[in-house]
Amino acid sequence: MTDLADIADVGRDARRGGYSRHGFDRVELELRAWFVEEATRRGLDVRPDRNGNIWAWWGGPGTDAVVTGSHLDSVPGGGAFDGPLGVVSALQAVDLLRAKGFQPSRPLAVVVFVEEEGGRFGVACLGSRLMTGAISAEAACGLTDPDGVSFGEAAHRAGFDPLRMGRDDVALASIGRFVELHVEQGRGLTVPVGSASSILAHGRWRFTFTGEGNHAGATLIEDRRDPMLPASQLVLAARRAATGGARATVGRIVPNPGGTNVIASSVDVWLDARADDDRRTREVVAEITEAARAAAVEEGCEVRVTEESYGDTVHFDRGLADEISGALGNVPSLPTGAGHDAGILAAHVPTAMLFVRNPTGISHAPDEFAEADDCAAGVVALATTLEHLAR
Ligand code: HGY
Ligand code: MN
Ligand code: MN
Repeated sequence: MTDLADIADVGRDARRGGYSRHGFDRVELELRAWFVEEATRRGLDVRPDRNGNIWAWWGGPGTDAVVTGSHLDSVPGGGAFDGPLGVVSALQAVDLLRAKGFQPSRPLAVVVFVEEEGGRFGVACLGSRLMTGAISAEAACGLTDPDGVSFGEAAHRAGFDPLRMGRDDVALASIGRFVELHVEQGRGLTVPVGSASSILAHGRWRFTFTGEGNHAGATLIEDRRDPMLPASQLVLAARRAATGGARATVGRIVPNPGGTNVIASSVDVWLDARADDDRRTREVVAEITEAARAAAVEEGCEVRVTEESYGDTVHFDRGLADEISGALGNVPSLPTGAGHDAGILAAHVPTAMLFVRNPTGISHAPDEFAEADDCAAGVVALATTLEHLAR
């Protein structure tokens, strides 16, 4: 909690509440500098990789390492725990292991991934996707923030060379096993610590409705082609389609030009959809898309649909989860609806996650919370896990 308190004032969002910390923005750069300082103070060997992620090595860099870590960025107006808890817990786990005189027999590293939330450039887990090749450097660097600054430009300003970005086989090969600690994001955990079994299939789709910009007072209703109409139908269709455990959310709508007395000429709507598997997720999105298209036709509008990112269901390594659970004395294993860098890495290396209880289940919001005792239990669980894996 002391370490979280250290960064408690960095990136507070007075307008939204909570924190707004986004990949390579001023705030995230300050947090990265804080991490580098903390890691250096512990005598860890700090090395940024080619893709904007920061590694801090205890013995290494090397191969077959035990790697832990998370991210420091947040959603707009997010909580204090999603991301930073995993980073802080990793550093404290190192402290615990050192204090008891543990000598790892293989390299151990703490990693901070860039732009996990996609809160600035739209695609989540950008650092781990780049590292694993799940997104090409070209596609990633071309993503832009709301001000038109590209990821490539922001990375360049932060000291990274966009031309050197892309799948990093050396970094990937260095990871023997990866464990990410994270605050649980629902009410699925009734004890302080658990582990993850799976992540829902999920993705983001952008719907651009185009109509005719016009005057809010002078344009007769029957003369309008208002893209806000099909946009609002999409919101309702998302709720209707999300049945049987599927989730569909519209959390962001941007009308252009966006004036109270202006019929929008176009509206961008972002859909976040998640379900048990690929088939069901596609089905939900297809149903919503069909409703959006029909609503667009009815209003004389056009709609363009773009899949901005997608990831299939992740099943975490069963053997590793069992091993960790054994070392921790049988912790419960639970599925999650939230995405993580661990979910991206799971396709390449044996990967596991530890969850710390979330008493309210609130996340991606200022009220996100975990008890200090549970966070401490998380650190002990992570240290025990790292010790077991790096012995
Ligand atoms: O959106 C997610 O599930 C994650 O928190 N990035
Ligand atoms: Mn998150
Ligand atoms: Mn997270």
